[in-house]
Amino acid sequence: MALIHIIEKFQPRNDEALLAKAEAAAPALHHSTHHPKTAWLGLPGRGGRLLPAGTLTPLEKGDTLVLDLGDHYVGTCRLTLTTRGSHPDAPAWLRLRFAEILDELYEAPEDYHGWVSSSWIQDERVHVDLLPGELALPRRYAFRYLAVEVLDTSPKYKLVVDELTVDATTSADDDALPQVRVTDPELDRVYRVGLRTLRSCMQREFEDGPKRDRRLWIGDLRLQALSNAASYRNMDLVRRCLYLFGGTRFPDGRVSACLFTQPEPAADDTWLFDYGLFYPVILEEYLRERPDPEALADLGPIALEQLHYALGLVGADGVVNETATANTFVDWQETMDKTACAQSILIYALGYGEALANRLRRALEAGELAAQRAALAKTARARFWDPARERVVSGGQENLASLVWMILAGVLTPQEADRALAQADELSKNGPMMTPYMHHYYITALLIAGRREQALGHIRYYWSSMIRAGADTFWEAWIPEHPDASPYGGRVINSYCHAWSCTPVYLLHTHFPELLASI
Ligand code: RAM
Repeated sequence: MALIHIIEKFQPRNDEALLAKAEAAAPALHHSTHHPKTAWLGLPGRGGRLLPAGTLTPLEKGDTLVLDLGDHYVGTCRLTLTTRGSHPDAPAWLRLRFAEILDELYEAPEDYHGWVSSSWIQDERVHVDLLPGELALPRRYAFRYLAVEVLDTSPKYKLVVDELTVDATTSADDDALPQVRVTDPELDRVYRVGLRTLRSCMQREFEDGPKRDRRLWIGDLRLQALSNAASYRNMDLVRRCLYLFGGTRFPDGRVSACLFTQPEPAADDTWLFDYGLFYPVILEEYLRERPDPEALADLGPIALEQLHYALGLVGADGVVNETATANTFVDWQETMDKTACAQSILIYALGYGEALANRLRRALEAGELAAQRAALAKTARARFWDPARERVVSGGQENLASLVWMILAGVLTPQEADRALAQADELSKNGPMMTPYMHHYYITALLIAGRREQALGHIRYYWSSMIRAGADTFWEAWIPEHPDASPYGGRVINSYCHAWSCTPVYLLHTHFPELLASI
């Protein structure tokens, strides 16, 4: 399912006053300097040899040096290069591959032919004419490993990488973190990797992934904002992102599914039904964390507009139409019928819309939204719930995502949810969830159904399996039983530090406080 939306002559509608407020809330970036902790000649795990600390190995044509920073960082880098042998009589020609996990280095980027641009792969070929010298790279990278492959030098000299210096950035302030640990060591590791994921994605905006797409997506923002509220509490960053979405929109007032901030803020010509509906959700959740009358006045009406637009896509039968379902994301799982999900997410968002309308003192509108919500829930129950079998059926299909969203929308009672979730494993066989984003919502459905042990067990099972597979930060897509899965047609393009996977931070902190102890 390629997600490529192109609108000819698309001109976002910008509101300079809102964008100025977004800019005023922009965070300062914290900088830190890092150097490799270990170095390998050849690929680790593929015949490479760990070099004793402090060794400077002269490299010749065909050699690969792998530098390991020991953790995931986002930043720019500089290589200090010297030579051994005669005066260099030819440039050094290098291939530099930056990788978030080791597995990326085992893939051949040239074999990737998927639908997301290969230009995201962190793979450079550079000439260095002046040696000894410094090679400062213009791009920002997200990585732990750098593989320096010598494509050529000359028979007269060898190249030495004296140093790699990384200038890493984040807008997350480690001093703001609650001083807690999770008493279960395995879950504590999950919690810390979750924090690291969020931290690396916190730049001038909440990026979805610092390797790819490096931009603000609404679905990701929702989960980052929840985890941020439970950890770094950079509420200005949430405010900034909400103002950005409000400040650059579709000409008809819809918020885009994602936006660019460089060189100027600009809505992307992509709209998603479910992502648009998360705008009021994020705003309401932000206001629950921090009273902000100005943001309510500026953005509340925009948030309600999203709901009215979505309500316009409900057919005469009381079910969301084809435009809504065709533009609903939910998960990268390919074969899923999304009608019940789209309807449920609308119901879910209407609850937040009512709260916003009440905050805005629009009692009449709040009442209308409540009535619409009740009507849509009634139709959803009639259309998608099979009471005899206690199953959710969407488009003739039983899938776990539909059950999850029907539960989150409150269409099923917690008791019905509990009984229906007994079938979760079986439903997964119809198509496993592909993203930590969907797994997050699955866990919140388990919590609503009172299945706390199962919810905790699933956090442990799913997120720990990424750590066992080599994660320092959590990934965009992961099916433990199918480690090579990619929504894009090749694992090398996947993002291995992806915002929407950081939610164990929120889940453990908010739903399992009894597992936290002060440090
Ligand atoms: C991808 C990104 C992003 C997600 C969208 C739907 O391009 O990974 O995180 O929100 O898809």
